Amino acid sequence: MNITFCCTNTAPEPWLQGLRAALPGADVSLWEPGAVPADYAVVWAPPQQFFDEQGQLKAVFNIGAGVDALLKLRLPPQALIVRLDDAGMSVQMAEYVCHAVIRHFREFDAYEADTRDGKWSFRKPQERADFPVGVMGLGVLGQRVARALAQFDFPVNGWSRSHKKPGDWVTECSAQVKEEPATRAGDTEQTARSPSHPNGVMCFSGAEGFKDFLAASRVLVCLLPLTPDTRDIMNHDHLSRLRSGGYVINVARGAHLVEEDLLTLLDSGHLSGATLDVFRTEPLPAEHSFWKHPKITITPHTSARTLRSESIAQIAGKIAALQRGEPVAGMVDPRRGY
Ligand code: NDP
Ligand code: OXD
Repeated sequence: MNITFCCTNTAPEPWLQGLRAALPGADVSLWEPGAVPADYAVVWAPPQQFFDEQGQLKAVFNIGAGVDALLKLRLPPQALIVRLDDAGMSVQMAEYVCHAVIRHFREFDAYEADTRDGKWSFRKPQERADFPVGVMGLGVLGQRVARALAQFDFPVNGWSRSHKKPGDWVTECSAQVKEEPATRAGDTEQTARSPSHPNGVMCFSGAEGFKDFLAASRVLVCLLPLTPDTRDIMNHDHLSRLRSGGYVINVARGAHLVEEDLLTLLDSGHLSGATLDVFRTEPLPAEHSFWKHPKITITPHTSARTLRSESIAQIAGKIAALQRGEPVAGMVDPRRGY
């Protein structure tokens, strides 16, 4: 079995060594133009030439969760596309989002400014009930984030394409999460406008549930894949529907957010701030107004990093499963875009 490696964002040698150790029977090599045809590919943002030459691939493993860049290329039609399925990313994402929500809710930026000025000052505690958090995207990462926020007793809303009921969750709730009464709307009738509450999260779905989801949320977290349906989803109309004093956390892709609309709503005061990890252009250009904006916190696409050993173990396990003819999790549907 031949495995070819073509990742433009990382040093190849540790990956090649790791894959060889995990799959001792395989011939693992770094792709170069004219390389021998392989059975499996491990990729991140390869050039089109890679797929033009490797037309026989059985499966392509993306070393990230998002496949928006990969799906822009012409891939061999028979090749399965497999994204990273957590592999240590969901806990990082939960840390990042909980940190951003709590920092905003507890006004730690204002405390930090006061202490820098030598001021011992108190602020009136805010009501948690006034900070409902809406998580857009209830997949591998969004579910973990929503559950983590619920553990801190924030009211949590979730929004996804398909409707979520308790049995649909990747991991069921832990004992500490409050059980919802069975009589609340949506527990018996599963419609997009009648939210259900698996794991203490109020779940909305589809276009019909979107406006109710936004109106019920004050902090908005984006964990959607980037597809034609979700591009520019955080625009003036949708962000205006958040409760007053809304706060935006984008950890998915830069093109989900219309940057000028965010700035307009920050200026008007409808939104109180934003934490942004992803941008339309990365690295964020030096002259971009986000850098110095007092209400925007920036991180350099680092909310959930690809962890090499977890990812290699997952990919090796899936290659072995495919070789045995077994199905694997994390398959991408190119028509759906994720
Ligand atoms: P998943 O594919 O597991 O989940 C995607 C979720 O989005 C699903 O709940 C899906 O709904 C929902 N969704 C998709 N399209 C729509 C739509 N049109 N309307 C409503 N809901 C929709 O992805 P992950 O959770 O693993 O990752 C999410 C994204 O996070 C990635 O695509 C990537 O872009 C980004 N990411 C960012 C990282 C960073 O460091 N900043 C790191 C890793 C990922 P349904 O459940 O019905 O299918
Ligand atoms: C990913 C990412 O999609 O790092 O995994 O953004």
